[in-house]
Amino acid sequence: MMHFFNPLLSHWATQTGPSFWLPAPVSNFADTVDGDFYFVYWVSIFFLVLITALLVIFMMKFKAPEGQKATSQNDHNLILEVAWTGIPVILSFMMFWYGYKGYVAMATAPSNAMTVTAEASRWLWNFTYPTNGAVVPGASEDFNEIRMGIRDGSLTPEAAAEREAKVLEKAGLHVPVNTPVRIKVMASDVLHSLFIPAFRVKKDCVPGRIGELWFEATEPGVYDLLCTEYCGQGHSLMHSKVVVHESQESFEKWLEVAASYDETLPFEQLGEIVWKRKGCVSCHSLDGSNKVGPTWQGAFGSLRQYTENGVAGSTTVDEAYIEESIRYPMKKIADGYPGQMPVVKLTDKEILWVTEFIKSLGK
Ligand code: HEC
Ligand SMILES: [Cu+2]
Repeated sequence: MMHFFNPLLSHWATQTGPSFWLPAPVSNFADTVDGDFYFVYWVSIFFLVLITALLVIFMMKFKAPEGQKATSQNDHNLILEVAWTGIPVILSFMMFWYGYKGYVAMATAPSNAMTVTAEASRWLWNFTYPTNGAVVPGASEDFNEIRMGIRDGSLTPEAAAEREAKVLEKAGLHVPVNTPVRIKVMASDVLHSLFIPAFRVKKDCVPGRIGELWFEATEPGVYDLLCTEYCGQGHSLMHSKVVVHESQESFEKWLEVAASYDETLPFEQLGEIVWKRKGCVSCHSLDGSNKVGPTWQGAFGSLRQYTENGVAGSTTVDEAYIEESIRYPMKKIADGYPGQMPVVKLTDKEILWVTEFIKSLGK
């Protein structure tokens, strides 16, 4: 029965330009979300106008003359009562049904979707690409500077566009067009929420829980991405951008650049990037707390008891021990820790950088 209304809905939904509420829709969900939204919207407006008008008309028409007592005590009208119960029930079920259908479609990503993670923290975004471990910053600060520059006139629109393009070479959430993309969302401190208005998708980022949203972008371009859960002082600055590439090739080319290292940085900074990018972060803390493996704070130069082939030994943590621990994690198992350090293939340079990073964390 609901199908009867679909032509009506899709008429409201064939919104291709920006509306008063939202930017032009450019994802596979735009039609359903906008259709549901405008359905609820127009039903609400219709009844607001109808009920308010009737209220005013009845007040004037049935106003009793001064001093007269109320006389009519009509207390029942079957037709009216069936109508004003039945119609809202049907309308509510329609709203539920369309919302439910849309929700199910949005909650289940196709199995061939490409996965990216988006991690929110006060007050920035980080995107990681599992295929090559690239960690790409949201670069909120750069985008805010550009916006401020446009506002106070210090940046011409052309200069702003040029700077934005430069920032986007190594920042932002990049996806190919017409490809299902699954975003795993998480938060490292407080509640945040990922919102891409042009795609009509939104998902809360909850600390300690991995959420998921998916979409298929239908139009190449650059779109806004923001935090839509009040998360403290810098909340309004948590902007980033989504770049929809016009082909898989151009996306992959970008990803390669994004995953490369900026070798002009100091070694310990490069080491920190390796720590994040190659997943050492999940087992080695920098603040003295113990995760699966030993913390890196103060590790360098400290004394380490270990077991090698069942024989106890000890060593100071130095360059050689670090290199050996990375290349052959199962050789010497530090006492008090499980032998769970995986073999992560690092290049010689990456090992050098990580070592310098560990050194920089103090003795
Ligand atoms: C799944 C958890 C896990 C991951 C991921 C991991 N490690 Fe480890 N790591 C451990 C554990 C557990 C130990 C201690 C046991 C041992 O010595 O094998 C350890 C020990 C080490 C040690 C010896 C340090 C010491 O104080 O004894 C170094 C160096 C090290 N890891 C480097 C790395 C680097 C670099 C990465 C990222 C490329 C990494 N680890 C990723 C779990 C992990
Ligand atoms: Cu936030």
